[in-house]
Amino acid sequence: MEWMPDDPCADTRVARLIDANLDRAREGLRVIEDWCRFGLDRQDLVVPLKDWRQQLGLLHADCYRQARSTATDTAAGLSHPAQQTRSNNTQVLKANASRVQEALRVIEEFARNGDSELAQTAAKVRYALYDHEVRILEACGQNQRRQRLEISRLCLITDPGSNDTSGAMLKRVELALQAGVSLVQYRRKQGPDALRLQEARQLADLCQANQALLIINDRIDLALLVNADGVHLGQEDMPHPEARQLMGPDKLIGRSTHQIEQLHQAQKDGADYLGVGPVYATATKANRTPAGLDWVRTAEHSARIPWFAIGGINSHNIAEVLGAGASRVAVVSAIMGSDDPIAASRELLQRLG
Ligand code: TZP
Ligand code: MG
Repeated sequence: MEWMPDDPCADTRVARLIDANLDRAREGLRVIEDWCRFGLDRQDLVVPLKDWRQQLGLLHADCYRQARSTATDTAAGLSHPAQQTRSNNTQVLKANASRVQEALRVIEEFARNGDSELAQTAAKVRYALYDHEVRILEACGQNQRRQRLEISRLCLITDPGSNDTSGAMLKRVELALQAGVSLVQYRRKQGPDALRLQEARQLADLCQANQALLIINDRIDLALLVNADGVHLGQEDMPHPEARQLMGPDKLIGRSTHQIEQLHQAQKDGADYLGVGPVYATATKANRTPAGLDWVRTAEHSARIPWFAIGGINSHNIAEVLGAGASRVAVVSAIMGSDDPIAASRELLQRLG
């Protein structure tokens, strides 16, 4: 067996290896740190990363740096095909977390005899990063959903017409998704839960295949069962803190609002988006007096989170809803009641531009 010196600097090969892996670990940490800072805007996730980077920097002794010689490193600059196929930021983060963990493990093994402080720090950071990575990936999941919500201008609510079959409902949704709808809310007030569960599952598959978000109206249990992206709640549904507790931090929670106090309350609670309506009288919600365009103007003035004008909106009146300040709308009948859901969806999407 080869002799390993007590002082890692006495063996240039070990010193070079430690030097390279300290660089690797700190570079990887910096990549992750910058995404937490600029991509996720999560200072709480940045702080430990910066601290670990600095701890490792302080232990990067001169003798390690002096042993550096990329000129004679035969593997320098080699890239792996996987580096070219990281198509999203989450993959970049995962790859860099693995890179840091591997580099720290190498440091741990080779510094153990001669630089125990470095070996212990490497081990501590490696373990802490495993937990931290989980938190970061959770934040990426939340962020992705919220970003996708942010860019969705049209929400299709699936409320079935009184004699629509599941098949007809799903077909209409599929056509709307093909036309570019990226947010669907499953709403069925009548019928057995077995049917709701079946329809919600089918919609979840359909939305996933078309990269659309799926929100379930009223039912947190159903939303969790089908792993939907969120739940939409009315004023008389589950209060926000309990809904959040059940849904977890990752999922979206929307709240219907009909007056300004409700809007303020929903924002204070931490809702992810609001429904603002009904703007016009609508058969889908026949029991509710329309709140009109004034309510849209008020929402425009006070809303700080994404909000969807809703209630009787169609291609004929959408211009005045947008004129009153809305930039997102939710519809049932304009698409579900149309003979041509593709054309209806396209027209609304185009107006929402
Ligand atoms: N909430 C307020 S109005 C409404 C809901 C669910 C119904 C919207 O349906 P439509 O057919 O687009 O008027
Ligand atoms: Mg409800």
